[in-house]
Amino acid sequence: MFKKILIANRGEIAVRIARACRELGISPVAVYSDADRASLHVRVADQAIHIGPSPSSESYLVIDKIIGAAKKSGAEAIHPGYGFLSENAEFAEAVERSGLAFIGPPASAMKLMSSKTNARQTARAAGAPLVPGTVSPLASAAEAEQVAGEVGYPVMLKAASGGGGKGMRVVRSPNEMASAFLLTQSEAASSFGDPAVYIEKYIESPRHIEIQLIGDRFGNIVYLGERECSLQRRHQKVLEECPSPVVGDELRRRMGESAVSIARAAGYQNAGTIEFLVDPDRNFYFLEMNTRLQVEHPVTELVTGRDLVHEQIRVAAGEPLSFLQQDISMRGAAIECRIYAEDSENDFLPSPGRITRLMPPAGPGVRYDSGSYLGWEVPIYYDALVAKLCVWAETREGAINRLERVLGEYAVEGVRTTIPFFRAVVQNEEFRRGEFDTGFIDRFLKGRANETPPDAGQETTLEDMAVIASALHVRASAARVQESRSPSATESRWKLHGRLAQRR
Ligand code: MV4
Repeated sequence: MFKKILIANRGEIAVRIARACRELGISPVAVYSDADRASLHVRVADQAIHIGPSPSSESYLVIDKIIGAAKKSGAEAIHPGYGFLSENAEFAEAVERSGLAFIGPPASAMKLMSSKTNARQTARAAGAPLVPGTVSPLASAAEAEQVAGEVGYPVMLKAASGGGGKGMRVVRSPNEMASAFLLTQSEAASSFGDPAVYIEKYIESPRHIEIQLIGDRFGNIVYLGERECSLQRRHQKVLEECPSPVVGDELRRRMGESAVSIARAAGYQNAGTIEFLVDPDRNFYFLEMNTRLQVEHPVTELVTGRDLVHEQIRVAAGEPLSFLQQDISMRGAAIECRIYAEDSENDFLPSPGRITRLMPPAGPGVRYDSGSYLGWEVPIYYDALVAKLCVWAETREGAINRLERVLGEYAVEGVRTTIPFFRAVVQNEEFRRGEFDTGFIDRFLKGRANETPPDAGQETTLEDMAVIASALHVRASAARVQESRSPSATESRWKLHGRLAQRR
């Protein structure tokens, strides 16, 4: 087993990984940028190494700095967390080349799954159900029209090197196809450096349900149930649950076995997730694979009683998984809320600043994963996830009631958060009945917007506006560095501009 692990990340996930290290008797090493000098992940580590200026393009994303820090600290392995370099195959290769262990999948499996068309070929070869469409890039708009004619409109054009909701477009009729094809192709080229585009039948009102799995070096691959991830805003998950309200034992087994055969076909090891779309008739279709530990992994841990980060570390060290498929059972229901330093009462504008009062969630059935503390300043430079609030109870209804109780006690001042948004979600009858799809949050927010005018909560001062503007600016430049273009960040800047003009 490793004696020392370098955690190539920050915030709540770095803290969570450090906790797993501690429990296994391993010494955690942190890295930090200028903005993170006083961050919690630095305080909980045994050692912390400064890796440069605040922008992640000059710190958390610089492969040589991360590997240099690991070497300097004497760590034997690197855990990448999620985001940053976690799905960068070049990084995984560089880590292994430098003689360190990468706590994640082999670079080859990562590379394979980063191409959505290769991922579809792999899933098809494994016998998993796919959304009808092509498994190779389209040669022309004419070919797109031909395939669309076969599978039936509406269809979706997707960037082969995209994923996670970027570079996709719905096409509802043949006369839209030529221009949609050219647009998607040129967006794919500028966003991902690859113009390749493929086509899928558009699944209406789907749920997004994913299967967690983990594999070791000995060919054991085990699935740990599903997560219901349909509640998303702008392709960002906001609330996840385990189990899904629509998945029973039989569907879980079929989805789980499909997921394992895809992972096997990809030569997969370590933790990974297979995303499926599930249509209103409960047909499921492979969508893509995430080759990392995911933000929402705690709900799986709460329901299966297994620690995914412990297992990730074990298998990366060459040990077998500590369980077999038949050892896995699920008990009760868990829900996670992603608490962002964003003003959910004001179009989710960023709200960086100092936390001046904090009453963290606690009590029976609560798990609170956070990178923040009282007196800490939420930096403008990174994702604004300040905490994950998870609850567990014997039933889904019990978990929702518990969540309602905890959201009532939880108090944060100094920054605005998404807590009020979740207080409203848990009151919603459709949510309580488990009747929703990926369009739920948009409809829910539209309904709320008609009830409450923006800024109904608190006054936005000129100083607030300056802070918001700088946070949006950093976010937009980070997006430009990382992926050349982020439609959502650009859109938010225009919205802010419009709102400021309105006030004037
Ligand atoms: C789809 C789809 C409907 N049909 N593909 C969005 C994220 C990316 N991973 C795939 N996405 C979708 N792909 C077909 N063929 C609908 C979505 C989609 C979606 C998926 C999961 C969660 C939220 C979503 C919101 C809008 C669209």
